[in-house]
Amino acid sequence: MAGKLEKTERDQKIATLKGWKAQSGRDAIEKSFRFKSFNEAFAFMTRVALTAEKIDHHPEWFNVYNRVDVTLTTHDADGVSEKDIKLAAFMDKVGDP
Ligand code: H2B
Repeated sequence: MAGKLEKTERDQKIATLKGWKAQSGRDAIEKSFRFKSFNEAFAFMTRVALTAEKIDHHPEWFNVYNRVDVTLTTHDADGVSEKDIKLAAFMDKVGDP
């Protein structure tokens, strides 16, 4: 199981991502993705879902039309782990123009 990152390490790793920040009031990271259309947003979610299932690590997310608000945390570790950083980097790769 991926262990929870301590704050300094977590913040260093967040800085290597694009536009992610620590969520207030919870040990989690968040980012809001915008797309040109619902179709593009849903295509992004589909790609992420397939990877999430493969790596057995699942996002919390909320979609309205072209927007996908994502929260990543590792429930088993009660905080942000390396798995969240890896999934966030994958989301940056497939979700940013
Ligand atoms: N996703 C996330 N985000 N955190 C977890 O701790 C987690 C998960 N645990 N997906 C996995 C599934 C676990 O429940 C299964 C049994 O491996």
